[in-house]
Parts: sequence; C-alpha cells; structure tokens
Amino acid sequence: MVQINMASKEITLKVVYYGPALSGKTTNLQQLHAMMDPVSRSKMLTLDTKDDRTLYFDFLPVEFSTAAGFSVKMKLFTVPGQVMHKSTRKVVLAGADAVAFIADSQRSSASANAYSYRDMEANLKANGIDFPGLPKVVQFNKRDFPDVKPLSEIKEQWGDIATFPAVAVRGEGVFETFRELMRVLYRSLDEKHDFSSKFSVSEEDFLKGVLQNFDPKNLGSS
Ligand SMILES: Nc1nc2c(ncn2[C@@H]2O[C@H](COP(=O)(O)OP(=O)(O)OP(=O)(O)O)[C@@H](O)[C@H]2O)c(=O)[nH]1
Ligand SMILES: [Mg+2]
Repeated sequence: MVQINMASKEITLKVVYYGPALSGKTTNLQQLHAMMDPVSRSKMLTLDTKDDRTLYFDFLPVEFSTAAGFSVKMKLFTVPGQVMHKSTRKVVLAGADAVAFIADSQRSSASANAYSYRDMEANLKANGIDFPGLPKVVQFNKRDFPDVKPLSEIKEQWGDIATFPAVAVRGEGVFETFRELMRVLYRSLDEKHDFSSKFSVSEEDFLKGVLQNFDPKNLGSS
C-alpha cells in the first residue's frame, strides 16, 4: 500500500509485473530500464537462476520529485512465474498499488494465463488487497509468434481493463503498457487519497514526472 511520509515528504509506491512463466515479465523491466536515461537511472536488481529464470524477483526503482517538493519513489517488481514459486509470488505482491499482468499471446498458453490470473487474484486477496479496486493493465506479449489469439478476441474478453499487444523482446508495447499503468495508478491514488489536492500533483504532473526518467530518444513513436 502507498506509504506517505509527510515529515520526509516521501511517497512510496509498489507496482508488480505478474504473469505465467516465460511470459516476458523480466523482459518488460529490462526494456524499461534500457529506455531510461543512462545518466540518472538506478541499477536493475535481478535475482535469477543460471538459465535466466526469475528466482525471487526483479526490482527497478523509478523516482521523481513533484513541484510541491514531494519525492515519489516507485518500486517496480516482477514475480517468478514458475508454478513452484507460489509462495514467493504472494510475498512479492504484498502491498502492491498496481499490477501489470503479462500474458503470453500464444493460443497454447491460454490455460497458463488463466491459471496465473486466478493465482494473482488469490494472492492479492490473501494479502488483504481489494482485487476489483486495484489498478491494473494487461499486456498480451509475444505477438511475433505464429499462433496468437487475435486482438479483437482479447479486447472483447477483457472488457474494461486496458489491454496492450507487445513484442517485449523488441521493446514494442512495453512503454505503452507502463504509461497506461501509471495513468490508472494515479487515478486510483487520487480517488483514494485525494492526491491532486493533498500533494498538488495533477495526472499530467505525475505522468510527466515518471516520464522524466526516460530518454525521449528511446521512446520512439510511442
Ligand atoms: N519471441 C519472443 N520472445 C520473447 C518475447 N518477450 C520475451 N521473450 C523471451 O521469452 C523468454 C522469457 O522471458 P522472461 O522475460 O525471462 O520471462 P519471465 O516472465 O520473466 O519468466 P519467469 O521469470 O520464469 O516467470 C526469454 O528468452 C525472452 O527473451 C517476445 O515478445 N517475443
Ligand atoms: Mg522473470
């Protein structure tokens, strides 16, 4: 849950990338890191196995200051998708303020996506987080594979939740997914914590603050 420290003027937020094994969660964070300004970006922390499977989590901090002098510290995490890491996923999800669900678009992954989404819902509830009220976006990654679920079908299926096609390994759709996640996160913070008046930060200021961390050269057409 958002931590607000009025004395030190710090706002700490937690954002989690969730999804089935090999869907591209780590790749999303790596690509975001690569798009950030190399001079000011923090290191990305990865705890994985020899074959690059996430063991505990990946961690990437994104920070900015508001005009009113608050420092916003956004902590991006990924969970390990392999089924055996169930308890780790629950720990990493604790206190999440927003989630990006990274699905694998291949038709053969439909049941793994569905299993993982239910797992996320159960873990959020177990952490006392209101699932329907939690800001979320869904990314359908790996659009470069031949047998993928059509986007029209995806849009229909997900209704109100924003969905984004991606080829994360090429950086496509990664920033779009993240930007929308930041937007829905801000809206939820404003609704629950009266962000705009309490901290004098509008949705535009918030998104601008996040964007300052990125090198415009790397955002391409997005
Ligand atoms: N072809 C293709 N490969 C991708 C894409 N996104 C990621 N990959 C590859 O898929 C593999 C798994 O990606 P990761 O980002 O490690 O997946 P993960 O979701 O973090 O996996 P776990 O940590 O085990 O949960 C890697 O070899 C990536 O390079 C994509 O859009 N297309
Ligand atoms: Mg991973």
